[in-house]
Order: sequence, then structure tokens, then C-alpha cells
Amino acid sequence: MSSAGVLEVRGPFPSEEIQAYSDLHPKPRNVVYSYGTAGFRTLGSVLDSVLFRVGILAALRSKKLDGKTIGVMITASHNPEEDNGVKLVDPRGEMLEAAWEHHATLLANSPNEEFVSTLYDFIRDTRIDMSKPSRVVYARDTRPSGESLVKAFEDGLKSLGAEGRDAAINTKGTKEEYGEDSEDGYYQKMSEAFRKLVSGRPRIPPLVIDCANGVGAHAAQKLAQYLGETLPFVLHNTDTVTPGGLNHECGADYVKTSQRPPPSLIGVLQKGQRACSLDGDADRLMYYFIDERNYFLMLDGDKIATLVASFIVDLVRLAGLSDSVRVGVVQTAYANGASTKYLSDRLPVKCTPTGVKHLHHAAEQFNIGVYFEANGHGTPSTPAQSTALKHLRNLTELVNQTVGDALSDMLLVEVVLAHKAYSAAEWNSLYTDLPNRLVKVHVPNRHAFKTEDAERRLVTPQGLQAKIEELVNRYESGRSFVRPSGTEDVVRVYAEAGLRSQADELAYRVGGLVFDEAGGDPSRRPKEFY
Ligand code: NG1
Ligand code: ZN
Repeated sequence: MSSAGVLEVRGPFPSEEIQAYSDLHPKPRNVVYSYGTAGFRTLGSVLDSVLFRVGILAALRSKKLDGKTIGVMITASHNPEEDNGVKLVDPRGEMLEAAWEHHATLLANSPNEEFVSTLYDFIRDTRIDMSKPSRVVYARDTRPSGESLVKAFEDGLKSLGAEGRDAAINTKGTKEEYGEDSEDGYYQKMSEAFRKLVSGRPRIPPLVIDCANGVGAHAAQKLAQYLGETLPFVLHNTDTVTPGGLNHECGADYVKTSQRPPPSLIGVLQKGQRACSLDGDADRLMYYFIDERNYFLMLDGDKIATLVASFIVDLVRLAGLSDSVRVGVVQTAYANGASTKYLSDRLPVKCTPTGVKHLHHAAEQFNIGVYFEANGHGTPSTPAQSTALKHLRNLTELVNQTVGDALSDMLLVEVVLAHKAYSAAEWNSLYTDLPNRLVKVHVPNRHAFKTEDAERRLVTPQGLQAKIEELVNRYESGRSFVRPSGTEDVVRVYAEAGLRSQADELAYRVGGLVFDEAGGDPSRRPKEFY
């Protein structure tokens, strides 16, 4: 070892084992992988080598952090069943450090014959001590491809002799079952806090939950046992076995994107009854109801943020803490303009680029920061100081402050509704959403689109932003912005305006501008939908 740097890997490097296991999980030559906002995400059928290599990477990340536990989630969230994906979670529940996203991409793309030497160089350059222990806890959602991908991932762990623990619900009742204490403890803690928070309030009418035929079905069934009559559930779309069901015509993304209820709930929902949809991995939450006139009304992430923030503001005020505890809301450009206006009149609001890591970071600048993306992804982060207050203390027990958990968000909404004695309609009337439309545009190279000002303006392609603004100005209460997706190979166009027809028209027109500018395949030009 020279003082200039470490020339060799510290500790054992089992190159033969790694090579032997790696040969079982060859990388397809024609696929290029990239670790994006949501980790690696693509068709489940081309992810075998990625999962194997992520197993290795997770073990190395743990060694690098002195044996702290790393989390790995195998899921493609709200995406269709044939997709799958994997992301890493750092020890405190936060997203993988950005530099390691780059390492992950590098390792995933290394050709088979170079993999072991690329890995060696990486371990040496990153100064990972291979004699350190490593601990990895992992889980998957209910997708059919999940089972074999878990095996590939476990091979990655085994090749380094790393310790892994399967925290997935699918091991329940099998000989691999891991003690359920922690999962049970979690439901116990949440439901006890919930009971305390709603005690003395009127009986809560049943809540309809669309579980997206995903992993949330298992969790909701479990939680129902703990909550009993305190909060009765009516569970739908709980079939995690029939192929093709996951997120199909159900789930939070379906509801938000199509702006209608899952067909399976039509005829089930009674007027005024509260209903909500989870997504495939149960980290998004969308509330909705049918009003007296039989209209479908959505209570999305913005409405949730508004409800929760106003409740927290009330609690802080009642506790006489207004001067010392700063409550704020964090949104992205996708937040409905009406919500931004409503909130900005009442408390500080910050806008960040898309992605939980940006929102979370900004939320930490407040003492209590509430963030929900419009699509229902989010959580409030409450500080330790608030323990002076009983309700705030119970709130911290209830909410999951590091990673999205739609069920804990749902309980929080129910607490606030119970406290404010709000019906779904009263909650909805806090402000009226501006009609809006989100469109995907397929372009040859989405990376040509660069943004600034929390993604609200395009920097490149040059001149396009000016054209968008020229269009937007022709619409009353018009707003539109364009950004490349971090999770799909598309550019997203968002538009809102005072009238439904105008929002649709604006979205279509901006979509057309983007498409023409990017030189897309004419057969994929956005279609008129208004
Ligand atoms: P992209 O594909 O970068 O737009 C989508 C969501 C994000 C976030 C991530 C991660 C929209 C418009 N975008 O990101 O809000 O949830 O997925 O899942 O909903
Ligand atoms: Zn999700």
C-alpha cells in the first residue's frame, strides 16, 4: 500500500465464486441499464443480471458503511405487471447516495467477461474493506417475475458470502419464514397511535380500499385485524395471484391518470362514501368519492397535503408553539395551481424537482414539513421537538417519516377527517382543482430536454420554452411545463387551465410542439383527446 492510495482490495475478494455465480446470470449484450429516480426499472424479463449485480452492490454498500443494514426493494410500483425493478435504500431509510447510483449503472452495464475485474477495480477505488460484515434486508412485491429475480439477487449476496434477510410477506408460512415480530410491531404501533388519536371522536364509517391487486392487499388485511371497528375497511382488488391483475384498471396511478374510479368499484361506492386506491407497492395513495350529483371527485396528493398541513398548523397553534415551530409544505410543479394558491395564502410553500429525495430534503428545512406529490406519494416529517405535545407525539408514531407508506398516510388522513369532522365533500371543498392533463410524448432522445426553476422551464431544446409560453398565455389560468421522465423513456407534458376543454387543448398543443421539436416518429404523435 502506498500513501498515494490503496492499490489492492483490502480483505478477501472471492473472484472465483463471483465468476461462477456471474456465469449463471449473464448480462444480455444489447441492453443498456440505467439507475434512475426509481432505481433500475424495465421489463422483468431482462433484469436477471441486474438483480445479481445489485445483490453484490448492496452487500458492498453495507461493508462500506461498516456493516450497517442496507435495504433492497424489488418492485415496479404502479407500472404494469410485466415490468419490474429494483432500488436500494440507505441505512436510515433514505434513498441511495447519488454517487452510488452511478456505480450501480456502471456495474449493471459491465460486459460479462469484464464484470469481475470491473468489480475489483470498483472495490479498490471506493476503498471498501472486504473483511467488514455486510447486512442486507430485502423484499419484493407480488409480480410474477419477482420470485426468480429474488433468486438472482440472493446469488449476488451469496457470491460475497453476505448476510441477507428476506423481509417479504411471501415467505410467510414457509420454512424460510422470518420472525414476524417487526412487521407485527409496526402494525401494532400504528394502530395504537391511531386509536389514541381518534378516541372520543364519533364512530368512523367504513372506508373502501382498492389494493391494486398488489402487496398492499396483504398489509391492509393485516392492519384491519389490528384496527377492528375503530376503522372498518372494505377491501377490493386484493387478488395477488391471478396473472395480469396488478395495477390493471385499478390502483392509484390508474385513478389519477384516467381521472375515474376503478371499474370494479362502480356500483360499490355509495354517494359520499370515502374510498382510496393504493399502488402496486403501496406507497401511493389517492382518495376519492362520488358526490350527490353522481360526479366522481378526486382527493389527490395535493388535497392530502392541504388537509394534513392544516391539521398540523392547528395543533402547533393550540400548543402555543407557532413562534418556534415552522410548518411548511413542499410540492413539485405537478401540484395543482389551485392547491399552491390555497396553501401559499396560509403557510410557506416550496417547489422542488420531481422525486422524493428532493421533496424530502426540502421538507427537512422546516420543523414540520409536509410533502405529497400530486400522485399521492409522500409523508409529513415531524420533528423530535414536537414530543411536548400529545397529539404531535402520537402523530410521529403514526406517520412513516422516511419512506412512503400509503397505509400510514391513509390512517393520518382518517385522523384528520375525524378531528375536523369533515366528510369527503367538505374536505374536497377546501379548494377547487384547476382542470389539468398529463400527457406522455415519445421522443427519440428525452435527454435533449433540460430544465431549470424546479423543472418549470425548459432550457433546451433552445427556443421551445418561448413557444410554450406563447401558447400558455392564450389560456385563462393556463400553466404548462415539460420535463423528461426519470422513470420512463418519455417526455411528460403537464397543462392546466380554467376549463376542462382548455386544459386538454393546451396539453395537446404543447405535446405537439414538443413532438415536432424532437423529431418523433409520426405514428406516435400525440392524438387529440378533447
Ligand atoms: P417521472 O417518471 O420522473 O415523472 C414518476 C412520477 C414522480 C415520482 C416518480 C417515482 C409523475 C408525473 N411522476 O416520475 O412523481 O413518483 O415516478 O415513482 O407522477
Ligand atoms: Zn409505488
